Amino acid sequence: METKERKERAILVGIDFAKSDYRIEASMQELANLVDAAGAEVMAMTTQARERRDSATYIGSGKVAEVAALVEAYEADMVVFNGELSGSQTRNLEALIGVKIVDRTNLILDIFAGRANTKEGMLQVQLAQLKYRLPRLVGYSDYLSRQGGGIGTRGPGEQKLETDKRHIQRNITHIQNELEKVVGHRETTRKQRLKSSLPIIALVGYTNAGKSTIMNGILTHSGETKTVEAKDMLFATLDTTLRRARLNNNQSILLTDTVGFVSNLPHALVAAFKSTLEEIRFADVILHVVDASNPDLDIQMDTTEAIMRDLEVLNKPIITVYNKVDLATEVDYPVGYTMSNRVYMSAHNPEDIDLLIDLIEDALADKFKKASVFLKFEDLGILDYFASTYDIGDIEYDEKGAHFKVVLTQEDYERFAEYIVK
Ligand SMILES: Nc1nc2c(ncn2[C@@H]2O[C@H](COP(=O)(O)OP(=O)(O)OP(=O)(O)O)[C@@H](O)[C@H]2O)c(=O)[nH]1
Ligand SMILES: [Mg+2]
Repeated sequence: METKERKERAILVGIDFAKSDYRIEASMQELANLVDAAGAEVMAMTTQARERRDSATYIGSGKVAEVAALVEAYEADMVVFNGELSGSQTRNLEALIGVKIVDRTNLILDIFAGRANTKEGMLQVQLAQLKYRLPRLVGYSDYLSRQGGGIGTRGPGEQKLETDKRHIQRNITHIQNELEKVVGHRETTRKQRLKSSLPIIALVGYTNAGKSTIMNGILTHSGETKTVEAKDMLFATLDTTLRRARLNNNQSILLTDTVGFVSNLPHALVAAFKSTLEEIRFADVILHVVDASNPDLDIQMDTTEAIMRDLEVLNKPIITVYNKVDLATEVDYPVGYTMSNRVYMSAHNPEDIDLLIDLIEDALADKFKKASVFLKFEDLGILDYFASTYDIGDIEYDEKGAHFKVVLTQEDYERFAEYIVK
């Protein structure tokens, strides 16, 4: 057996900006959870109140010395900053502190790189990493070019940098081409799925809110034994998964679980994952899952809503799922309480899952209608359409034709009105 390796040790540093909407404690705790998710150990955290970042070293010089002392005291391997650093800030800090410098974006990209397990996911993360690295490639030449050109400005440093940049740019182009192929393939399967006309329910929300646990609750409720991974860990889910489930009225649906959000999700990453997140655009109903026990619930909801606004999906029916009420300390609403667009529940409670399923049914009721269909023998050609588009129940034949029950879209309900018995 492998011996257990010593975890990398990290010191966490943050700036408490005067005009921040996020409590610094919460933001640092989230950073600690991210470090944990990346597999390193948090040794100490320190923050500094500042108006703005220092252009050379992000934090002030006194704080840099303090961090260097912490690194020594804890024998730390790296310092993690709760923000984005420029290339030169990273280089300066590295020189002053003497260990690896990681910023919040590097950290998130690193977690994603370690978790991605589909080809598309891996390509997306690589693309985001390269795009983040490109403008931060500063070398010796940076120093030289500041001298105003002249002798030495075309020295080996610069050439190396240029080659590195070109190399990265080529890699970016290559990955983009690869991604286009994968996405093209997904577009086709998505079209096939849309043709099947089953309603799509998307689970969306902040990381660790309980999306996958709810997905599993619904799957189990409809008799499925195969579940998805749900873990007490940031970014447990990275790939969009799509599974079929049944509602209480026997209607089939497609459930899609998506990657969780976090505040200050790196831009390159949001852009890279846009095609995956676009699955949400095809949803008929969105379940916005929030962790009701989190004191920063409002900020987490705002973060998710901002991304949903970006994806232009806020006009869809959204059910806000206040999950983890069993852990909430200030419950000012009855547990299990539902309104048409919200529910307070615990994903671990099957009765609550049942309530949620009822809400989904109601939300779909406007869009999908239950119908008993009767087709005369001469109209049986239409049966093919129903059978390939919907999940139809048992077909009963009598001397006149075929009877069956189906849940169909409002449009088809009108289109086939003459065949609908009730
Ligand atoms: N006490 C309690 N724990 C819950 C509840 N729902 C989920 N959890 C736990 O919260 C943790 C995170 O749940 P997940 O379902 O993995 O969360 P997620 O939203 O899919 O998270 P990501 O995939 O990381 O974005 C797990 O340990 C769950 O068991 C709940 O209602 N009550
Ligand atoms: Mg998940």
